[in-house]
Amino acid sequence: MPFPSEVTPDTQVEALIEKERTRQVTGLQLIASENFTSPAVMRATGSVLTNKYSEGYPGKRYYGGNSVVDEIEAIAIERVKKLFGAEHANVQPHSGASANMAVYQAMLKPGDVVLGLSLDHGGHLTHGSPVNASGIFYKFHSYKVGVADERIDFDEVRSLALEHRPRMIVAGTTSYPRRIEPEPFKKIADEVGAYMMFDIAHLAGLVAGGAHPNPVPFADVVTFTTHKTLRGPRGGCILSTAQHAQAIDKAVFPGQQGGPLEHAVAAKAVAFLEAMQPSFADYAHQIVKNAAALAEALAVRGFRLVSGGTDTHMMVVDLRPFDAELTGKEAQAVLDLAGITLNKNTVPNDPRSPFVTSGVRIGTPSVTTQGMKEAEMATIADYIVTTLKGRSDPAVIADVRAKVAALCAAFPAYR
Ligand code: DSN
Repeated sequence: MPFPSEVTPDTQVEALIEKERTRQVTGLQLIASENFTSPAVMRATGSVLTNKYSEGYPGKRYYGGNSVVDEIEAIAIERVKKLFGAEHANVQPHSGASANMAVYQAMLKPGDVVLGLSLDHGGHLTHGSPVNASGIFYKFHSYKVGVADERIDFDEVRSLALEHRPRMIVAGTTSYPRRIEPEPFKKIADEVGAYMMFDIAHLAGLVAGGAHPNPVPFADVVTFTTHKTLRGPRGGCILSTAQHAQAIDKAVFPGQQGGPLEHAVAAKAVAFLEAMQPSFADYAHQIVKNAAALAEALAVRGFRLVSGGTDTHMMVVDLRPFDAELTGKEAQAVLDLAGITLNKNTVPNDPRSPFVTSGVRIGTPSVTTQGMKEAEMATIADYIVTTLKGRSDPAVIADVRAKVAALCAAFPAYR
C-alpha cells in the first residue's frame, strides 16, 4: 500500500475530518483545555509508531523489535525531565486521568484518606469525585474556595488536613483561574506527614514557559496532560522524585495500562522540544496577557469574573449579573452557533446543576497560538456580548459568525 498516502480510501471519515478541521479553523476555540498542535506533533501522532507493541520500558520490553521505540521513549523522558527539572518521568499515561489513577495506585492503598479540591469549586473528576474511581477507591475529603475571594483557602486546607490526617494532598485544578503557589501545600503536607501531588494538567505549558510557578521542586509527584497549554498530543505524563520512580512505573505498567501509545510518546517528545524553545516562553506569557485582557473586557461589559479575574490561561465567568435568565448551557449553545466555542461551567456555590450552570469557562491557549493579542481579546468580548444579547435573532448570530470567520482567517491556525 502506498505510504504516506495522499488520499485515504475511507472518504466518509476523511470528509468528516475535513469538516472538523474547517470547524476548528473558522471558529474561535476558547475551551481552556484545548489547543492547536504543531504539524510536527501531528506527524508523529499519525506515524507508523501506532503499529508497535511496546509493553514495558526502554531496555525492558516484553516484545521484540523495540530498539527504535526505546530510543524515542528515552528521548521523551530526558526532554521532559529537563523541561521541568524532574528526577523521574513516566511518559506513557494515555491521559491525565490515567496518570492520576496510576499515582494513587503507586502511593496509596485502597481506602486511604486524601484531600482534593471539590469538583464544583474547580477540582477535577479524578480528585475524588464520588462518581469517579478516585472517589470510589480512596476516601477523599474536599476543600473548597473561600466564600469571599473564591480562592483556595489554605486555612481550610490545613484544618482539614489536621482533622483527617490524609496520606496525600492533591493540589491542582481544572477550572480555577488563579495561580497556585506550591509552597503552602508543601508546608501543610509536611506538617501532617502527607504526600503532595500537584496536577498541573491545565498549567503545564505555563510552567514550562515560566508563566506559572513550577511545583516540581516541592511536590512528591506532578501529573499533567500534554495537550492543553503545553500544546502537545493528547496524553498524560507523571514526574516524580527518584524515591517514587519504581512505584510510579510499576503502577502505570502493568498496574493501569498495557501497551503504551508510542506514536503519542513520540509526539510528546516533539512537543517537549518545542516547549524548550525561547518562543514558547513568549507564547506562555502571551496566553496569560490575553486571558487578563479578555477578562477585563468581559468585566467592563457586565459579567462577573469568579475570583475577580485571572492570572492564568482561563477565566470562569458568572453570567448572572449580565443576564439573570441566561444559563451556561444556553450561552454555550448560542455561542457555538456564532462560531465561538467554550464550555458551560458551574460557578462556586452555583444554584444551577452542572448540566445547566450559571457560568462559562473561557481559555486563551488556542487563540494565542493563532497569534491573537490583547486587541483581539476586546473584539472577542464584543462578539460574545452581541451574540448573547441578540440570541433570539438568527440574523445577529449569522452576522457574528461571519465576523468570527473573518477574524480567524486573519489569524489562521494552520496555513
Ligand atoms: N480537564 C478537563 C478540562 O479541563 O476540560 C477535562 O477532563
